Amino acid sequence: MAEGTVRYTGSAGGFGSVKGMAKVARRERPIAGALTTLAHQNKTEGYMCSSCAWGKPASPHTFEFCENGAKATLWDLTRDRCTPDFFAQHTVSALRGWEDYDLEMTGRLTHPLRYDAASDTYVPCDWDEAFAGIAAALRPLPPKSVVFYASGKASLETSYLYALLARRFGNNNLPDSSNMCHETTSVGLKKVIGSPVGTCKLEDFESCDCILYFGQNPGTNSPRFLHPLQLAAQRGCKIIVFNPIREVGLIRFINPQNPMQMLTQHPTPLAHQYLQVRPGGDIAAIMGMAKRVLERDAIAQAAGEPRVLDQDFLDQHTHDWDAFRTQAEATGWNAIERESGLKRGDLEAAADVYCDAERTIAVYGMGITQHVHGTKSIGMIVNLMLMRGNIGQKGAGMCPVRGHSNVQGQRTVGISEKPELVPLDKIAEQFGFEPPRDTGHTTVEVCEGVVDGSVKALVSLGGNLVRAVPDHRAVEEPWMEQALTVFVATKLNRSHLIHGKVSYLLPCLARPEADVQASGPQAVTIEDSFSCIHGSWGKRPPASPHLKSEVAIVAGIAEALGYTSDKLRWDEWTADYALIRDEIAETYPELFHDFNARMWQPGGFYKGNKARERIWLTESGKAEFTVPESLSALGVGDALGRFHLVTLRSNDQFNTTIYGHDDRLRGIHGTRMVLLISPRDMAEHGLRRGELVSLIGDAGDNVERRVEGLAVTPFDLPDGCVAGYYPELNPLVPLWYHDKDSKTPAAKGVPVRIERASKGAGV
Ligand SMILES: Nc1nc2c(c(=O)[nH]1)N[C@H]1C(S)=C(S)[C@@H](COP(=O)(O)OP(=O)(O)OC[C@H]3O[C@@H](n4cnc5c(=O)[nH]c(N)nc54)[C@H](O)[C@@H]3O)O[C@H]1N2
Ligand SMILES: Nc1nc2c(c(=O)[nH]1)N[C@H]1C(S)=C(S)[C@@H](COP(=O)(O)OP(=O)(O)OC[C@H]3O[C@@H](n4cnc5c(=O)[nH]c(N)nc54)[C@H](O)[C@@H]3O)O[C@H]1N2
Ligand SMILES: [Mo]
Repeated sequence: MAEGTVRYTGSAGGFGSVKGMAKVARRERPIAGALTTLAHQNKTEGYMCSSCAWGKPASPHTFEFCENGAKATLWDLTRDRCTPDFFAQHTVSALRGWEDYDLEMTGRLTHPLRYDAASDTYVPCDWDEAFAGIAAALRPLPPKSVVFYASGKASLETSYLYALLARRFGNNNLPDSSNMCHETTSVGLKKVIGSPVGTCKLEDFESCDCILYFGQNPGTNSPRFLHPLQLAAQRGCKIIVFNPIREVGLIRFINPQNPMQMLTQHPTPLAHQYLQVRPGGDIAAIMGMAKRVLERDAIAQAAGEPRVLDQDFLDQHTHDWDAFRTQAEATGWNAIERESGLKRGDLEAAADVYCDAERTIAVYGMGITQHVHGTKSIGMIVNLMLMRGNIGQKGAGMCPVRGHSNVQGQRTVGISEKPELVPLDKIAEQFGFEPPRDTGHTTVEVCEGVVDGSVKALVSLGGNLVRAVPDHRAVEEPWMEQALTVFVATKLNRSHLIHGKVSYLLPCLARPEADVQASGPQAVTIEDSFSCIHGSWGKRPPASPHLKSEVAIVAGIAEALGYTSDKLRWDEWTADYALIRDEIAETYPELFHDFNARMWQPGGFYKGNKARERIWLTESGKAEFTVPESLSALGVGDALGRFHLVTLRSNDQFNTTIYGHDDRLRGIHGTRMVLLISPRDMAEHGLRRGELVSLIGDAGDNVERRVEGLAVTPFDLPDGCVAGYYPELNPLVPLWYHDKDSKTPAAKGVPVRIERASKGAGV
């Protein structure tokens, strides 16, 4: 641990998390009964937390929620309201000067609103007027110029209808937040094992004896994961972490639901080995481990002991093993140590744990997916796992940790810009219209289209797209040239202020709220990270009587466009969501048969996964070894004065929603405008603690990118890299800087330089 660095000395969980919840409960001023709502979170017949996508066990704890899930729920159930009066008092231009935090703290949106250019304000309108206005603005536009974005929260029912609406309108422009997140998985994992999603089940964590843990931060982003990790560590499973930052959530945990542990305050150590890999250094680190596995196999063979490689599996189930083996043998340790920033001995020790484990799970998150060679990194993790047959057996497999609570499910039911992933023939037959067959836009292509003027309208089902994307400065101005923007949202955010010529802001019910339609109260469904599908009932009174459900809003737009027929029954679907589930079951019978009956199964019903059964839906029909062309996942290499910037989430935010200005688990308080940097780099560049500096882009494309006013903060990081918060630092990420295969923005290895305010010069 580097001396003099800012850090948190407590454990993940413990009293800190209880205090964190209490703080947000005070700040959000939740409505009466909101706290009892938490007791139903993630329980069968309860409602599914709208924070992360972590699995919901069949036998939940008394309180199956975490600090950050509680924050998300209380954020929905606040007493504060953002009403037409508020909008009458503030022009949109004035609101653009507000902080993101202050925008969302105005509370829940209460009325449908239309942008009025004359007064530069959002003014109230009724729903029919909004739907008619949207339809009138959409109708003259070429179908391919309109985008239907979705953030990964909306239910399976809403998502299925939304995809239908876009295709009926005439495009596959259906990007979602996944395009900035795990699209690398959808493309990369699909290519090598034929499955776009993880192969593990939640119960695999009960029998694995090694977990390789790459670039995911459970303490903040999926705190309920800490429980299975704690149990695994307690029964001797060895967790090996690869992360440039020593995240407390992977080091020690006090279970707030365990009274003994809370009383004694003795944390459970989690990581057996913590390897502070350089950003983008995972390919090299894994290559080092692969070399050691080969060496161990040779030693075992020479000694007449059981093989370390699973040769039967390699022969029967894999393709291109020899090519990978040759490359691993040919790669030198000097290059591996340089690119990974790790020592040969440490990588060999990690590989020895892996070799001695019978069942290994590989977990990963944004530290892997958000790189220029992110799909290659995923391929490398799979290479290592295949060497010992760790995919397709109990207690082992791939575990990408998804972000938004239904982001995986949205892809399952048709929100995808890739038409080959959607059963379009079936949709044509089921609904009597010809869906378009050409590929739609990813989020990066949406931005490019906005910049070049070919994208003319954006319908946004949740999210905060213009804030979540890279290169704010290039994108924001042309964004306002669009003919139409439509935002379906629960709270006000910056995207609503970066609006088109015509703009509507449509307030919707949040997941914990009762959704009553013509046939009575409605439930919805979501899919978690483990491909389990759960029903969810909202029970709380809606924030305003003027809110509509997301299903009703999508249906309202479709009806106003005149898309009703005997097969497109928007009205009936809105009246009874069970009918939408019947349609989903008809489109995807293998996954969703008996949907309405199975949705209440404790623990959710499992959608199945062919790779788990060792059926490989890949080009070769086998699991594919891949040979990375470079040992670094970065798109831009080292240079004098250049740093690789990692953009992070704090413990007090959900993506672009900022709950507060502390990041308790990293010891940072009161500000998000920090530049985390190693004391060695500080000394080398003569930087003082607390000094304000600017970051400037260093991607070599002659475009000026800059963020000012960052406080230098000594932090335990590998040399040559710096870190800070998303979305404040997004102006530094070039739009073209994304994963080669999936176009996921490479937000974890952004080339930057530091500029000192006083001298105006680079360091
Ligand atoms: N409370 C809360 N929960 C959330 C969210 C939230 O914002 N707040 N967001 C949700 C969403 S949409 C998502 S996608 C997930 C995101 O959850 P995560 O996948 O955990 O995403 P991040 O916090 O962006 O960063 C992940 C980790 O990657 C590490 N890292 C950075 N670069 C590298 C690298 O090159 N190699 C390795 N090995 N590690 C690296 C970082 O230090 C960090 O610990 O969480 C979801 N859950
Ligand atoms: N630099 C950098 N950029 C990143 C990332 C990063 O790590 N670094 N991470 C990327 C990732 S992983 C993701 S997923 C994206 C996130 O991108 P998005 O999903 O587009 O953004 P969010 O911040 O999750 O959206 C928040 C808004 O959603 C609305 N909302 C909340 N709940 C509901 C609801 O129930 N219904 C509706 N209709 N609206 C709701 C609220 O108005 C809120 O303001 O950002 C990406 N951008
Ligand atoms: Mo995400």
